[in-house]
Amino acid sequence: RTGQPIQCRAAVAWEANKPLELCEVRVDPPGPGEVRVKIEATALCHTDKYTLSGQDPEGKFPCILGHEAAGVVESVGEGVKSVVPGDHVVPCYQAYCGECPMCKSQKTNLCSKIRKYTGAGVMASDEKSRFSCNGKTIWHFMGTSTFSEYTVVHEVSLAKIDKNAPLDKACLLGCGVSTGLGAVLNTAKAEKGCTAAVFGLGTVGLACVDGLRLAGAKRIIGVDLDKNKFERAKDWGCTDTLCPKDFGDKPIQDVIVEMTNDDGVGGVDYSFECIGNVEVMRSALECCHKGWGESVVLGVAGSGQEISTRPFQLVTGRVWRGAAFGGYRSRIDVPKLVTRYMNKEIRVDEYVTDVMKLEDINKAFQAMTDGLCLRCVVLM
Ligand code: NAD
Ligand code: AHE
Ligand code: ZN
Ligand code: ZN
Repeated sequence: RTGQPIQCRAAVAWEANKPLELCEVRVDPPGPGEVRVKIEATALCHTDKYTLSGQDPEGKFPCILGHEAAGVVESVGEGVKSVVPGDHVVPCYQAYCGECPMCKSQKTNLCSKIRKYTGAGVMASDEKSRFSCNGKTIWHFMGTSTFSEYTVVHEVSLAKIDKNAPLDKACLLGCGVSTGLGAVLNTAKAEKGCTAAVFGLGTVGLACVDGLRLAGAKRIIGVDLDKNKFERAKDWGCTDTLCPKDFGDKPIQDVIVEMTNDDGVGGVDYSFECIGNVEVMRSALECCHKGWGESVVLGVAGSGQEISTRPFQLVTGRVWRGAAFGGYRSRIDVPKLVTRYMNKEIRVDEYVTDVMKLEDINKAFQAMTDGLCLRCVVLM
């Protein structure tokens, strides 16, 4: 490899369930097919918190978390053709190579080219990490590791975006906002006039609501345990809001089926689980219309947790689906989403409720679970 290592600041997760530590790390130059990126802004997603909590079977410590960011290419490794230094990029935890059997199938956005390496916290060319701290190896996370001033990612994980897009907003298209929009537009393929229920009104859920608004849904029922989320959900486009606590022991799926019973059968055309709670996943399936209702699981549940329902629910035509990164082919679709954002077709700015500096990243983790925080953007 040519190029020099860079010493820079990064927030290191040394162990599960411990605060991150701001450290001086060494970032090696990019290897073949790799790119070193100067991160300008990174948001926190609940999946970062989930992995830090120790519940992620792929969580490997010490590591540098972070996967919702935007930055500028600093240098490229051998053979890299799609980006040059100075390009503005969004690192994507879901790669797109266009050549592997998964990409070629055109049936999925899940690229298999480097997935086993990103899951193991290393780079594909030599199965090694590019990060270290005082000689100790620090593992990569989701192929992105954006809680660092510089990171190294695979070329196939980089979406090159419009240089006019503000990086402190475009970063959100690296995960949460794209995930919700895509679940509606790509996975459910919701159509004009449909009815829908969205469980969990955080960033992912609200992005589903925005997608449903774009699709022309006639009814969007937002469900959350926290009623403080309702005013904002209505602003995003929810026509109804429900708090399960208001219905005592009555299952929320029964409430939804009753309130959508205009045709004498009841149930929504589409539902989206945006929490990561396996009980709620069941409610989301069972509130779907008999014969055709489809439920999309977006939430990430902890290791060992499982979903269940009566098979009769599926026998009678309900469909259970799931989506990673909203079904978007990252490298191709993220630049298009950035354009849609610049054209004011989709909301992005509105999810940024907090802005902090890298040294305050532990406060950012706290903010994520407090009150009305949607996305906290950390500026390097
Ligand atoms: P968030 O915490 O901001 O939102 C979750 C919302 O659910 C909150 O408003 C909370 O009040 C509500 N809630 C919690 N328990 C509830 C319950 N039992 N019933 C009703 N409401 C409840 O999280 P987020 O950033 O929007 O992410 C949501 C989920 O999506 C997480 O599990 C995250 O890991 C996952 N995620 C998945 C993908 C993917 O590609 N599939 C991408 C991003 C995030
Ligand atoms: N590592 C976990 C799974 C975590 C997970 O499901 N990740 C989602 C993205 S969450 C983004 O905030 C995903 O896209 N998964 C598909 C993939 O290829 O990682 C585990 O259970 O092992
Ligand atoms: Zn995420
Ligand atoms: Zn591929």
